[in-house]
Amino acid sequence: MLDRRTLMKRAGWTAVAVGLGPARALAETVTLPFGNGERPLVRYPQKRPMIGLTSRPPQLETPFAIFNDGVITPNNAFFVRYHLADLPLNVDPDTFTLSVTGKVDRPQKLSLKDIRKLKAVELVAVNQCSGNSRGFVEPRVAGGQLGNGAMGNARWRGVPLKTVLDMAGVQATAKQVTFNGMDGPVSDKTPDFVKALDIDHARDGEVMLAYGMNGDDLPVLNGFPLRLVVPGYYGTYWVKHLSEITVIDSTFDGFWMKSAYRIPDTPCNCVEPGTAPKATIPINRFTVRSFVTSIADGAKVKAGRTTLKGIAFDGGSGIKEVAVSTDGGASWTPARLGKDLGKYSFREWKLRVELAAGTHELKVRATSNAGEVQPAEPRWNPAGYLRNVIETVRVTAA
Ligand SMILES: Nc1nc2c(c(=O)[nH]1)N[C@H]1C(S)=C(S)[C@@H](COP(=O)(O)O)O[C@H]1N2
Ligand SMILES: [Mo]
Repeated sequence: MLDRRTLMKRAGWTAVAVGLGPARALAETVTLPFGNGERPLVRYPQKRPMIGLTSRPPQLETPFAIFNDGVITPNNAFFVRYHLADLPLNVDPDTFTLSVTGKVDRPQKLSLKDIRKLKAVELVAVNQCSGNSRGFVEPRVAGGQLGNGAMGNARWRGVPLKTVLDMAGVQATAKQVTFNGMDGPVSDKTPDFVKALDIDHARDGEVMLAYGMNGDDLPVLNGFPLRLVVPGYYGTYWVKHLSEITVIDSTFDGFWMKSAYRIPDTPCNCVEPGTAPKATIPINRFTVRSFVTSIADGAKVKAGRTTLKGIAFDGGSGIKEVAVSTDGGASWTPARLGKDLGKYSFREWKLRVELAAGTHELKVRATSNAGEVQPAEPRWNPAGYLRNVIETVRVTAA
């Protein structure tokens, strides 16, 4: 017999599945700080109130204040991004299988139990959507108008993709590996969401088949029961509800690799605003970024000593320095870095500053171990990807 709670839960997922949207739309709205930035706060199963971007499929942004609570983003606050509206919301973990086929000697069909029996690894890594912060891009570009909440940092648990590829015996002609999840298009005009990695990347020992997130199962909307984790790379590669791995001896030419998620093939991966790049490459590693999390833009604070706090991350070399300016970028002071949870994680930073009565422009600038520094002026590309201009927070001290 189904108890009340199970029925409630089912009703919640049914609403999501048939595209009625959130299980509950809350009365509140939030306004992101750019034109047409008004968004509903929405409540989905397994999630706390989130900023709703679309409901079919669900796209949810993390309210930015959550990033001040700690460097690990809770599962129930982790952002959600989907392209296709036919979502696998009722996967049975007992019958789920992952297939590994293509240019392999021993094709595999693995149950979740089989995968959980393999030697597990854990890694803290940031997942960030390519379109994170797109709403701030000027001149404006098409695509989901996101604030800064399409990112999150979690401790992922699973098995190296390499383990499973080795079990299958990758053939010498292998060039790439493709990844397909259980979600699908509602109309057959939309291409299925399939992504690819080069074979050496897929076998680097770090790319992971993850079933665990922050000590729990993956939330349904974050890919239950299994997803790809591609440390340092944009979220587009982190295929959710992963069920098919195919080793191929060519460069994959599916829509989501060949036409979408591409960046200009120039040294800055940017072009003159409003122009089209001559050549493009698939998006890859994160640019270096940092944020103030302890004070919101436009906030009023008490004059005097205050401790600023925030986060920084990059595409996998780790954070070397975070510097803070309280005078609009004229002078910079290095911040104290928090505990190192690994080169793919958010890194906390803190700095005690003195704010005299009046208005101040606070700026934060990260440098990676690879020597990459955040730019003072934004770089532009037609899809609004890679945003990493130095962030500015205006505060009034009184
Ligand atoms: N199956 C599937 N996996 C997917 C997607 C998708 O549409 N379908 N979107 C990708 C994109 S673009 C991003 S940014 C991440 C977001 O991961 P999250 O929803 O767990 O935050 O999922 C990726 N994996
Ligand atoms: Mo994304």
